[in-house]
Amino acid sequence: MQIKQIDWYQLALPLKAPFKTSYGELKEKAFDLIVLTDELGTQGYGELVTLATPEYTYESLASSRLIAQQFLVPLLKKTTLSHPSEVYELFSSIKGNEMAKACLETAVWDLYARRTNQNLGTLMPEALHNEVAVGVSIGIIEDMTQLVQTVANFIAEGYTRVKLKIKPGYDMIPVKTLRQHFPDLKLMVDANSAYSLSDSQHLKQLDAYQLEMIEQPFADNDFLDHATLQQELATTICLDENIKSLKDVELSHQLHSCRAINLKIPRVGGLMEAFKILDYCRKHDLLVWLGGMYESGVGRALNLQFAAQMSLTFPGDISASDRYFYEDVITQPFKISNGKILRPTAAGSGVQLNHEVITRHLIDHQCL
Ligand code: OSB
Ligand code: MG
Repeated sequence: MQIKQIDWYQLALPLKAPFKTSYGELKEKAFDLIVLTDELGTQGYGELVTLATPEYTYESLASSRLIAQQFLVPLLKKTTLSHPSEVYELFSSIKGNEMAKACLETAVWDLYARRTNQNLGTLMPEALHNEVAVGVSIGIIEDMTQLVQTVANFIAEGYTRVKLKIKPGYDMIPVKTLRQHFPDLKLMVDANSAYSLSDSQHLKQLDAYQLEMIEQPFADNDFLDHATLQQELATTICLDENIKSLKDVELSHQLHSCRAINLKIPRVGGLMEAFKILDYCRKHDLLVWLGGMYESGVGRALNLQFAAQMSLTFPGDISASDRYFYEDVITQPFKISNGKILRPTAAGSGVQLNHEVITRHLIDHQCL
């Protein structure tokens, strides 16, 4: 398999509603779509999901694009691949920059699946569900009436698990309010690193609300303070930003920094490393579930294929396309029904590009 052409589309889709977190407010999702063409003319799709600003992890959309185009694309173009499992190793001379690597690595997986006329999910290590139970991530909504109404609407749409973003000054009151209104809801919170060890006694109050977990309370490079907090809390701590490789998962497990892992394929450099993490978590009884990056349909299809694997029992951050966007870049946007999204079973990730929508939101197109 040889990559002959790379079409690089820069896009931005407006969000239906602004999404507020502890680190900022998002009004549109800027991202890149990568279309690989091989020597047979088969195409494979990848999505560069990195946020515009380096506030979630150190990568930014522009830095990921630069690393990918300047260093990874040349490596990919000069190599003849026999299997997509070789790409992670091919990129290993380039340090870090996991999201840059993942957009190309996952595109090669998609391409390989399409050229061999197989569904991408069936190339994954585990048996698959055809319907995937999904959860929804909700930004900071200061007005409590509006917050309760928003959650009620998502529950009515079928979402079976709700994750609320929190930050200092916006934590106990919204959590208590939601728990009072929805006593049986699978509820969890995500702090995106907004707290520090001195907040431990404050965070311990969250134990009163039967939360599924508390995601990433402390800094993205901290394993020790998380371990101290996990020892003090009854609630499960889940790490997100910390986890960029299997090594990080091993470290978190051995130090008891958490009891759950939010796994994002782009944040760990692609599918190969994600498979290894899944295997490790299964063997060590570490709860693992699939996170999201406000993906367009291309990244969402990949996430859905991965999350369909049997050991991912906890609903991931994989909502329907219309949770964030008015229109999607694929011909059949994802819909939720009874809390589940149908896994596409066609070749590759199972989706086709909608070029009309892509053209409408196109910022730039390069042919590499
Ligand atoms: O912290 O999980 C996070 C989105 C972008 C970056 C980080 C995070 C998120 C989300 C949204 O929580 C998940 C989604 O619906 O895609
Ligand atoms: Mg998170």
